[in-house]
Amino acid sequence: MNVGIVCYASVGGSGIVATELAKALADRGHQVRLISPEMPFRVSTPRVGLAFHAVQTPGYPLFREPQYLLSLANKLVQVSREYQLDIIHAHYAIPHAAAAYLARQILANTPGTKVPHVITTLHGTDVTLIGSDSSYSETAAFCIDQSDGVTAVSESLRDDTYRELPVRAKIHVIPNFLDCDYHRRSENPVLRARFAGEDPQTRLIIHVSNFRPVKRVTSVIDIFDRIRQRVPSSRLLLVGDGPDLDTACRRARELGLAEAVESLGEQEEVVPLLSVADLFLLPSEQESFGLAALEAMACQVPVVASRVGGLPEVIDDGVTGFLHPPDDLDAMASSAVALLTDPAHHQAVTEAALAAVLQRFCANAIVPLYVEFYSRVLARERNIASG
Ligand code: GMT
Repeated sequence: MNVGIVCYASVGGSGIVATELAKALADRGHQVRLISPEMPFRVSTPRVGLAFHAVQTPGYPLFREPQYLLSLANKLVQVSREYQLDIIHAHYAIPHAAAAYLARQILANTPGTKVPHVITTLHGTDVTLIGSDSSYSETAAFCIDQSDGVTAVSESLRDDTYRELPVRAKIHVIPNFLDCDYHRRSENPVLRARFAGEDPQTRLIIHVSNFRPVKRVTSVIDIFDRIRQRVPSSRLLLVGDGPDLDTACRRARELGLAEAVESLGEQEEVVPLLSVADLFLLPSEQESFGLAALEAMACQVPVVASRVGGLPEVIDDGVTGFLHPPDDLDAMASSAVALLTDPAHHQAVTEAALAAVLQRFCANAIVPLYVEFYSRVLARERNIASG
């Protein structure tokens, strides 16, 4: 199949999943074209079957904002015409589903041109935060509905979409996934010592996110404070950047934890860091899936997280990790302390977590679901609005 995959290039789960899908499809013999403002950060090496097309969005003094929706739609038309795309797969509805819809309408209006089918994958905040905002809800719902196929990364997100937007399209759930080779690296005492020092009693806790309010990073600090009261030598590594990083660091200083908390900013490679960590905290307010939790589980780092959104579909509470109400910081700290102070318990949870990732969330299990979905959509009539 000829597939155009549209995604955001910046650090973030939707861009990572789109990029991993593009790589996995190319490895399985499909011709894939990634379309984004910049090369997504996890496309490292050239790959047979995978090409990248940059969307340029020229400014003009009259425009207050860059006209990304129009330039993306324009690029989709050009790439589709040139490479005879069968499918445009838009990851993150806003504004990608709208650009794909517009491109398809333009191509349908050009006699003799192949018209691609449009698939939209909903990732979370494109529905729960932005899409459902009344400034975007009408266009978001329309463009999702006008797609020839719609997927969501969890059952929870599918249900949220029907609840929050007037969407009538059938939404198929295809969970996020990781490369089957995504795993904990072998012992790296130098890196471990860099963050945890030489004391074998030290426990290294990690949080990786985009530090947006929805991640509740001050709760990460508050949970860490509670953990430190019972595991005094523990340390916290903050990985990523975003609007709430400063607030989190300030909170750490207020609690006298500045020495025990280290912020590394954005990191292209998180596996080496996860591979020296003992526990992952994710007390998010909302999480449609929680790809960061899945990455930690694959690296045998147990996750203590909020029982929200799609996280219960990823973490089997008490078996592959621990879930608590987002405000119950005491319970999160207790689960964390139990894991950090009982090596047998820690090992049982990490082994169960790794087994779950390999069985349910690795590319070999999920990519065929996308391929099958593409085939089913291609076999159907295209959803071209009349008028
Ligand atoms: O967290 C965000 O706001 C960004 C967004 C993204 O593009 O990375 O994350 C969402 O999509 C991820 C990939 O499907 C999911 O793993 C995240 O849970 C989801 N974030 C939220 O629902 C808050």
